[in-house]
Amino acid sequence: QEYTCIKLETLEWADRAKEVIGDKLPAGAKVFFIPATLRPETMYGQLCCFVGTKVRYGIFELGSGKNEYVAATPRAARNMSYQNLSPAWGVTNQIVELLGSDLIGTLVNAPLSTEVNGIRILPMESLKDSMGTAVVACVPSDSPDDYATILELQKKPEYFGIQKEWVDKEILPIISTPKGDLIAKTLYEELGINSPKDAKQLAEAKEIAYKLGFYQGTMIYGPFAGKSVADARDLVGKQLIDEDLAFRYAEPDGLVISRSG
Ligand code: ZZB
Repeated sequence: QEYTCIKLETLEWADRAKEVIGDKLPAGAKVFFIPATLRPETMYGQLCCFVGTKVRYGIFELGSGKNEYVAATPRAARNMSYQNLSPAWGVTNQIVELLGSDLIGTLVNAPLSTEVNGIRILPMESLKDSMGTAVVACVPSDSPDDYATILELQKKPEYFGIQKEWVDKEILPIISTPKGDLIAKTLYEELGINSPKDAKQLAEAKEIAYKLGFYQGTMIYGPFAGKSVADARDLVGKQLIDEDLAFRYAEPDGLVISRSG
């Protein structure tokens, strides 16, 4: 599986994260949350960024030589170290360990997002710690899972320990499909989904959304408006990488590549 990791630069840490990090990062260090995505063309619609509250993350040095660090799972960092993304081949440099719950509320800058003042790190209960970087770019216009989680967070912000205004945002249409311009919402309603726990229907909705988007979707937002999703995917991905706002990250499917893994 080849993903594009988007570099969401941290603007302001949540209090708990600040305490844990203390003075462990070098002066001037930039720390990025790096959601792994298969759909860079949807990044205009990022409304927030998800982590799992019980997932263990680390802050790891990137191999760019530019005082750059990433927040990701140790597993992802190890995979990255075999892809010339760490200071040395097969070596990771972990600065600190954090629990996902420590990160909730952190403010990050999301490249291309319409939310130009930054987006928040928020909890996703259905997030898998064994996939990608265990950080997910939330695009509720086009991802049924993200839409379901946003609705849940909007319903009970106090329960999740977040501020209401972090999720009370308008969902902007990014892609036009034969089933409308907000495919995630349409499928959520059509398939009678009620919560992020409806895993079976959500998997079906994801499948349909992928197919409709890729084969019949047209961009309606951004510089590639009018282009097919298939064309825009490569163009947006390339633009993000050329501007050093993203990098490619591959993951061996179901294969353990480290002895300790
Ligand atoms: C943005 C986005 C926008 C995504 C969209 C999907 C969609 P797949 O197909 O099963 O391989 N993802 C990445 N990591 C995780 C994780 N650890 N736990 C849960 N979800 C994760 O899934 C790949 C997609 O799942 C990725 O692409 C990411 O969300 C999410 F409009 O990034 B995507 C119809 C889907 N639409």
